[in-house]
Amino acid sequence: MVVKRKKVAVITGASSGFGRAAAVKLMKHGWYVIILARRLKRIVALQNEFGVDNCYAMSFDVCSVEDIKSLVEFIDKQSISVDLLVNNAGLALGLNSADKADVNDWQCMIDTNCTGLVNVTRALLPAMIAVQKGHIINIGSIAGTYAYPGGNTYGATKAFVAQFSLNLRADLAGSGIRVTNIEPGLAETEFSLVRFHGDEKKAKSVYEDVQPLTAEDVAETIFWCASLPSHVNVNRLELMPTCQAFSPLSVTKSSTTEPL
Ligand code: NDP
Ligand code: 8X3
Repeated sequence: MVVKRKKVAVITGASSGFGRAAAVKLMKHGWYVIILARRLKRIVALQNEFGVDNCYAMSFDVCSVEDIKSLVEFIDKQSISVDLLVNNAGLALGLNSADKADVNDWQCMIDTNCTGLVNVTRALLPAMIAVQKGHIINIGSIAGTYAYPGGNTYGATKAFVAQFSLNLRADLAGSGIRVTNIEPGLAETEFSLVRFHGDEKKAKSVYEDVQPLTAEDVAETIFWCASLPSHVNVNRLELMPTCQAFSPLSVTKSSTTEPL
Protein backbone atom coordinates (compact mmCIF):
# COMPACT_ATOMS: atom_id res chain seq x y z
CA MET A 1 0.00 0.00 0.00
CA VAL A 2 1.31 3.44 -0.92
CA VAL A 3 2.15 5.58 2.07
CA LYS A 4 0.48 8.87 1.16
CA ARG A 5 2.90 11.31 2.78
CA LYS A 6 5.88 9.91 0.88
CA LYS A 7 7.17 11.22 -2.43
CA VAL A 8 6.46 8.72 -5.19
CA ALA A 9 8.90 7.61 -7.89
CA VAL A 10 8.33 5.25 -10.80
CA ILE A 11 11.48 3.59 -12.12
CA THR A 12 11.59 1.46 -15.27
CA GLY A 13 14.31 -1.18 -15.45
CA ALA A 14 14.68 -1.46 -11.66
CA SER A 15 15.87 -5.08 -11.63
CA SER A 16 19.51 -4.23 -12.26
CA GLY A 17 22.17 -1.53 -12.68
CA PHE A 18 21.21 2.15 -12.47
CA GLY A 19 17.49 1.50 -12.00
CA ARG A 20 17.97 -0.79 -9.02
CA ALA A 21 20.58 1.49 -7.44
CA ALA A 22 18.32 4.53 -7.92
CA ALA A 23 15.39 2.69 -6.32
CA VAL A 24 17.53 1.77 -3.30
CA LYS A 25 18.90 5.32 -2.99
CA LEU A 26 15.43 6.88 -3.13
CA MET A 27 13.92 4.36 -0.68
CA LYS A 28 16.76 4.99 1.77
CA HIS A 29 15.83 8.67 1.58
CA GLY A 30 12.18 8.09 2.36
CA TRP A 31 10.65 7.81 -1.11
CA TYR A 32 8.03 5.27 -2.13
CA VAL A 33 9.16 3.63 -5.35
CA ILE A 34 7.16 1.71 -7.94
CA ILE A 35 9.80 -0.68 -9.22
CA LEU A 36 9.27 -2.01 -12.72
CA ALA A 37 11.06 -4.65 -14.80
CA ARG A 38 10.43 -7.84 -16.74
CA ARG A 39 12.37 -10.02 -14.28
CA LEU A 40 9.73 -10.08 -11.56
CA LYS A 41 11.69 -12.35 -9.18
CA ARG A 42 14.41 -9.75 -8.87
CA ILE A 43 12.16 -6.82 -8.12
CA VAL A 44 10.06 -8.89 -5.73
CA ALA A 45 13.30 -9.67 -3.87
CA LEU A 46 13.93 -5.91 -3.66
CA GLN A 47 10.38 -5.39 -2.41
CA ASN A 48 10.90 -8.11 0.22
CA GLU A 49 14.14 -6.41 1.31
CA PHE A 50 12.65 -2.93 1.70
CA GLY A 51 9.05 -3.77 2.52
CA VAL A 52 5.71 -2.84 0.99
CA ASP A 53 5.65 0.50 2.80
CA ASN A 54 8.58 1.58 0.65
CA CYS A 55 7.98 0.03 -2.74
CA TYR A 56 5.74 -1.92 -5.04
CA ALA A 57 7.13 -4.37 -7.60
CA MET A 58 5.29 -4.77 -10.88
CA SER A 59 6.18 -6.96 -13.83
CA PHE A 60 6.61 -4.49 -16.66
CA ASP A 61 7.87 -4.47 -20.21
CA VAL A 62 8.21 -0.93 -21.62
CA CYS A 63 7.36 -2.39 -25.03
CA SER A 64 3.98 -3.66 -23.82
CA VAL A 65 1.05 -1.28 -24.25
CA GLU A 66 -0.93 -3.54 -21.86
CA ASP A 67 1.69 -3.22 -19.11
CA ILE A 68 1.70 0.57 -19.48
CA LYS A 69 -2.09 0.56 -19.17
CA SER A 70 -1.88 -1.58 -16.01
CA LEU A 71 0.66 0.83 -14.51
CA VAL A 72 -1.63 3.82 -15.09
CA GLU A 73 -4.57 1.88 -13.63
CA PHE A 74 -2.52 0.98 -10.54
CA ILE A 75 -1.51 4.62 -10.00
CA ASP A 76 -5.10 5.82 -10.47
CA LYS A 77 -6.43 3.18 -8.09
CA GLN A 78 -3.98 4.23 -5.40
CA SER A 79 -4.97 7.90 -5.88
CA ILE A 80 -1.34 8.98 -5.83
CA SER A 81 0.54 11.46 -7.95
CA VAL A 82 3.92 10.55 -9.35
CA ASP A 83 6.62 13.00 -8.27
CA LEU A 84 9.36 11.37 -10.32
CA LEU A 85 9.47 9.15 -13.38
CA VAL A 86 12.88 7.66 -14.17
CA ASN A 87 12.86 6.37 -17.73
CA ASN A 88 15.84 4.10 -17.26
CA ALA A 89 14.95 0.80 -18.99
CA GLY A 90 17.12 0.41 -22.02
CA LEU A 91 19.80 -1.62 -23.68
CA ALA A 92 22.50 -1.87 -26.30
CA LEU A 93 22.65 -4.99 -28.44
CA GLY A 94 25.77 -5.77 -30.44
CA LEU A 95 28.84 -3.75 -31.35
CA ASN A 96 29.12 -4.67 -35.02
CA SER A 97 29.55 -2.13 -37.76
CA ALA A 98 26.32 -1.10 -39.49
CA ASP A 99 26.80 -3.45 -42.45
CA LYS A 100 27.15 -6.47 -40.15
CA ALA A 101 24.68 -5.58 -37.39
CA ASP A 102 21.60 -7.70 -36.73
CA VAL A 103 18.50 -5.72 -37.73
CA ASN A 104 16.50 -7.49 -35.01
CA ASP A 105 18.91 -6.03 -32.45
CA TRP A 106 18.39 -2.60 -33.99
CA GLN A 107 14.63 -2.96 -33.83
CA CYS A 108 14.75 -4.08 -30.19
CA MET A 109 16.87 -1.06 -29.22
CA ILE A 110 14.50 1.31 -31.02
CA ASP A 111 11.43 -0.36 -29.48
CA THR A 112 12.86 -0.26 -25.95
CA ASN A 113 14.98 2.90 -25.81
CA CYS A 114 12.73 5.12 -27.96
CA THR A 115 9.19 3.76 -28.38
CA GLY A 116 8.96 2.33 -24.85
CA LEU A 117 10.32 5.52 -23.31
CA VAL A 118 7.94 7.85 -25.16
CA ASN A 119 4.93 5.61 -24.48
CA VAL A 120 5.60 5.45 -20.72
CA THR A 121 6.11 9.22 -20.68
CA ARG A 122 2.93 9.88 -22.66
CA ALA A 123 0.94 7.64 -20.30
CA LEU A 124 2.10 9.32 -17.07
CA LEU A 125 2.26 12.94 -18.23
CA PRO A 126 -1.44 13.92 -18.11
CA ALA A 127 -1.65 13.15 -14.38
CA MET A 128 1.49 15.23 -13.74
CA ILE A 129 0.02 18.11 -15.76
CA ALA A 130 -3.21 17.86 -13.74
CA VAL A 131 -1.35 18.49 -10.47
CA GLN A 132 1.23 20.86 -12.07
CA LYS A 133 4.20 19.01 -10.64
CA GLY A 134 6.51 16.15 -11.39
CA HIS A 135 9.95 15.36 -12.73
CA ILE A 136 10.90 13.15 -15.65
CA ILE A 137 14.47 11.91 -15.61
CA ASN A 138 15.51 10.14 -18.79
CA ILE A 139 18.62 8.02 -18.93
CA GLY A 140 20.47 8.93 -22.09
CA SER A 141 24.13 8.23 -22.72
CA ILE A 142 27.34 9.82 -23.89
CA ALA A 143 26.72 7.54 -26.90
CA GLY A 144 23.96 9.97 -27.90
CA THR A 145 26.54 12.74 -28.32
CA TYR A 146 29.82 11.07 -29.27
CA ALA A 147 29.97 8.59 -32.13
CA TYR A 148 32.07 5.43 -31.80
CA PRO A 149 32.49 2.41 -34.09
CA GLY A 150 29.67 -0.07 -33.52
CA GLY A 151 27.57 2.49 -31.63
CA ASN A 152 25.37 3.04 -34.71
CA THR A 153 21.74 2.44 -33.68
CA TYR A 154 22.37 2.43 -29.91
CA GLY A 155 23.93 5.90 -30.10
CA ALA A 156 21.10 7.07 -32.33
CA THR A 157 18.47 5.93 -29.82
CA LYS A 158 20.23 7.91 -27.10
CA ALA A 159 20.44 10.99 -29.36
CA PHE A 160 16.68 10.58 -29.72
CA VAL A 161 16.34 10.51 -25.92
CA ALA A 162 18.43 13.70 -25.62
CA GLN A 163 16.31 15.59 -28.16
CA PHE A 164 13.03 14.20 -26.82
CA SER A 165 14.07 15.46 -23.37
CA LEU A 166 14.74 18.97 -24.69
CA ASN A 167 11.50 19.01 -26.67
CA LEU A 168 9.60 17.88 -23.57
CA ARG A 169 11.08 20.88 -21.76
CA ALA A 170 9.69 23.08 -24.52
CA ASP A 171 6.23 21.50 -24.31
CA LEU A 172 6.17 21.62 -20.52
CA ALA A 173 7.27 25.24 -20.10
CA GLY A 174 5.06 26.82 -17.44
CA SER A 175 3.70 23.46 -16.25
CA GLY A 176 5.99 23.14 -13.23
CA ILE A 177 7.20 19.79 -14.52
CA ARG A 178 10.93 19.25 -14.73
CA VAL A 179 12.77 17.22 -17.37
CA THR A 180 16.35 16.01 -17.12
CA ASN A 181 18.48 13.86 -19.39
CA ILE A 182 21.30 12.09 -17.55
CA GLU A 183 24.05 10.97 -19.92
CA PRO A 184 26.51 8.54 -18.32
CA GLY A 185 29.64 7.11 -19.86
CA LEU A 186 31.21 3.72 -19.17
CA ALA A 187 29.53 2.15 -16.15
CA GLU A 188 29.80 -1.41 -14.86
CA THR A 189 26.35 -2.98 -14.75
CA GLU A 190 24.77 -5.82 -16.73
CA PHE A 191 24.88 -3.49 -19.74
CA SER A 192 27.79 -5.26 -21.50
CA LEU A 193 26.46 -8.73 -20.65
CA VAL A 194 23.27 -7.75 -22.47
CA ARG A 195 25.15 -6.02 -25.30
CA PHE A 196 27.20 -9.17 -25.95
CA HIS A 197 24.18 -11.48 -25.69
CA GLY A 198 25.28 -13.16 -22.45
CA ASP A 199 28.99 -13.60 -23.30
CA GLU A 200 30.39 -13.16 -19.77
CA LYS A 201 34.06 -13.15 -20.82
CA LYS A 202 33.55 -10.42 -23.39
CA ALA A 203 31.42 -8.38 -21.00
CA LYS A 204 33.98 -8.67 -18.19
CA SER A 205 36.82 -7.56 -20.46
CA VAL A 206 35.14 -4.17 -21.00
CA TYR A 207 35.75 -3.28 -17.35
CA GLU A 208 39.16 -4.90 -16.91
CA ASP A 209 42.01 -2.59 -15.82
CA VAL A 210 39.77 0.46 -15.68
CA GLN A 211 37.70 2.12 -12.99
CA PRO A 212 34.28 2.57 -14.57
CA LEU A 213 31.35 4.45 -13.05
CA THR A 214 29.26 2.35 -10.69
CA ALA A 215 25.49 2.07 -10.67
CA GLU A 216 25.59 3.92 -7.35
CA ASP A 217 27.48 6.87 -8.94
CA VAL A 218 24.68 7.26 -11.47
CA ALA A 219 21.99 6.77 -8.79
CA GLU A 220 23.63 9.62 -6.88
CA THR A 221 23.20 11.98 -9.87
CA ILE A 222 19.57 10.88 -10.30
CA PHE A 223 18.96 11.53 -6.61
CA TRP A 224 20.73 14.91 -6.72
CA CYS A 225 18.73 16.13 -9.73
CA ALA A 226 15.49 14.96 -8.11
CA SER A 227 16.34 16.55 -4.76
CA LEU A 228 17.08 20.06 -6.01
CA PRO A 229 14.45 22.70 -5.21
CA SER A 230 11.54 22.57 -7.66
CA HIS A 231 12.57 25.85 -9.34
CA VAL A 232 15.86 24.26 -10.48
CA ASN A 233 15.85 22.17 -13.66
CA VAL A 234 19.00 20.35 -14.73
CA ASN A 235 18.46 20.02 -18.48
CA ARG A 236 21.23 17.55 -19.17
CA LEU A 237 23.97 16.06 -17.07
CA GLU A 238 26.90 14.25 -18.69
CA LEU A 239 29.27 12.17 -16.57
CA MET A 240 32.13 9.84 -17.37
CA PRO A 241 34.61 7.87 -15.33
CA THR A 242 37.87 9.80 -15.09
CA CYS A 243 39.61 7.07 -17.10
CA GLN A 244 37.38 7.77 -20.12
CA ALA A 245 37.92 10.67 -22.53
CA PHE A 246 37.55 11.61 -26.19
CA SER A 247 39.42 10.04 -29.08
CA PRO A 248 40.80 12.02 -31.98
CA LEU A 249 38.61 12.08 -35.10
CA SER A 250 39.75 9.37 -37.48
CA VAL A 251 41.39 10.39 -40.77
CA THR A 252 42.01 7.77 -43.45
CA LYS A 253 45.14 8.36 -45.57
CA SER A 254 44.68 7.63 -49.29
CA SER A 255 47.60 5.16 -49.18
CA THR A 256 45.70 2.89 -46.83
CA THR A 257 42.10 1.90 -46.19
CA GLU A 258 42.68 1.76 -42.43
CA PRO A 259 41.71 4.80 -40.31
CA LEU A 260 44.72 6.21 -38.43
P1 NDP B 1 21.40 -3.11 -16.95
O1 NDP B 1 21.41 -4.09 -18.07
O2 NDP B 1 22.11 -3.46 -15.68
O3 NDP B 1 19.90 -2.68 -16.61
C1 NDP B 1 18.96 -2.48 -17.60
C2 NDP B 1 17.58 -2.50 -16.98
O4 NDP B 1 16.62 -2.24 -18.04
C3 NDP B 1 17.22 -3.84 -16.38
O5 NDP B 1 16.59 -3.62 -15.13
C4 NDP B 1 16.24 -4.45 -17.36
O6 NDP B 1 15.27 -5.21 -16.64
C5 NDP B 1 15.60 -3.21 -17.95
N1 NDP B 1 14.98 -3.44 -19.25
C6 NDP B 1 15.57 -3.75 -20.43
N2 NDP B 1 14.65 -3.91 -21.38
C7 NDP B 1 13.44 -3.68 -20.79
C8 NDP B 1 12.09 -3.70 -21.24
N3 NDP B 1 11.77 -4.01 -22.50
N4 NDP B 1 11.11 -3.40 -20.36
C9 NDP B 1 11.41 -3.12 -19.08
N5 NDP B 1 12.65 -3.10 -18.59
C10 NDP B 1 13.65 -3.38 -19.44
O7 NDP B 1 22.04 -1.78 -17.58
P2 NDP B 1 22.24 -0.29 -17.03
O8 NDP B 1 21.77 -0.13 -15.64
O9 NDP B 1 23.63 0.07 -17.34
O10 NDP B 1 21.29 0.48 -18.03
C11 NDP B 1 20.28 1.36 -17.64
C12 NDP B 1 20.15 2.46 -18.66
O11 NDP B 1 21.36 3.19 -18.70
C13 NDP B 1 19.92 1.99 -20.09
O12 NDP B 1 18.98 2.86 -20.70
C14 NDP B 1 21.30 2.13 -20.74
O13 NDP B 1 21.21 2.34 -22.12
C15 NDP B 1 21.82 3.35 -20.03
N6 NDP B 1 23.26 3.55 -19.99
C16 NDP B 1 24.11 2.58 -19.55
C17 NDP B 1 25.47 2.85 -19.47
C18 NDP B 1 26.47 1.84 -19.05
O14 NDP B 1 27.65 1.95 -19.43
N7 NDP B 1 26.11 0.87 -18.23
C19 NDP B 1 26.00 4.19 -19.81
C20 NDP B 1 25.01 5.10 -20.28
C21 NDP B 1 23.69 4.80 -20.34
P3 NDP B 1 14.60 -6.59 -17.12
O15 NDP B 1 15.57 -7.26 -18.05
O16 NDP B 1 14.38 -7.33 -15.84
O17 NDP B 1 13.33 -6.17 -17.78
C1 8X3 C 1 26.66 3.27 -22.58
C2 8X3 C 1 27.93 4.02 -22.67
O1 8X3 C 1 29.95 4.41 -24.10
O2 8X3 C 1 29.30 2.10 -23.70
O3 8X3 C 1 25.60 4.06 -22.97
O4 8X3 C 1 28.00 3.47 -25.19
S1 8X3 C 1 28.83 3.47 -23.98
